[in-house]
Amino acid sequence: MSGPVAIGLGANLGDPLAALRGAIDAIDALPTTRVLIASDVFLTAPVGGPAGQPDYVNAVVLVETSLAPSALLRELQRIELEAGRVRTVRDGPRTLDLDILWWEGRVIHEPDLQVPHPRLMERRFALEPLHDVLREAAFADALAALPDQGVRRLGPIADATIEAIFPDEG
Ligand code: A4P
Ligand code: MG
Repeated sequence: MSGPVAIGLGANLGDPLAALRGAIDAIDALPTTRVLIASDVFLTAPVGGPAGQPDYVNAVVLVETSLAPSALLRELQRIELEAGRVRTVRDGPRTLDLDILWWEGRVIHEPDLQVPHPRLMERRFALEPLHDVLREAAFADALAALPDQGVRRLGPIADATIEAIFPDEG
């Protein structure tokens, strides 16, 4: 059994909160895998991608698993597809994005898998929820050095509502 493994969740199309909740249940249902804790959810300004895409909802879960990294990646990609994700442009809007951010501090360099996630330390939308669930000094140091990136804490995922995310449409 290995852990902790941190998975970043992001969505900015459809019902992002429902997508994140569904993904957490699907991850917890993977073989030999258990979700230990979920961060708060955050409403975050898009980084990169086409202009005018909606804000994202981001969170991080900490899991323990006996799956190998490549097997976990395959399962996460299947969960993305089942959530209706269509891959179009890089950094474009998506119904669900699941990234392996951290694997017990290990460094993994495989053709289709880089851990820690290569852009983790530049991104508040990933680091702020990650720091909620994993109090590594390296994450706190990176956060202290980053500018404001339009990341707003919404609170526990169980209590978050769509009205808090899109107040004009409530
Ligand atoms: N891949 C390599 N390493 C990993 C890893 N650690 N975890 C490969 C997951 N996948 C990894 O990803 C492309 C390829 O990355 C995969 O085939 C996998 O083999 P993708 O999910 O198909 O495409 P993508 O997500 O569009 O690209 P990428 O590079 O994953 O983008 P990022 O870095 O994930 O950024 N702004 C806000 N506010 N919130 C967000 O969540 N997300 C992105 C996506 C951009 N801007 C954002 C957000
Ligand atoms: Mg991705």
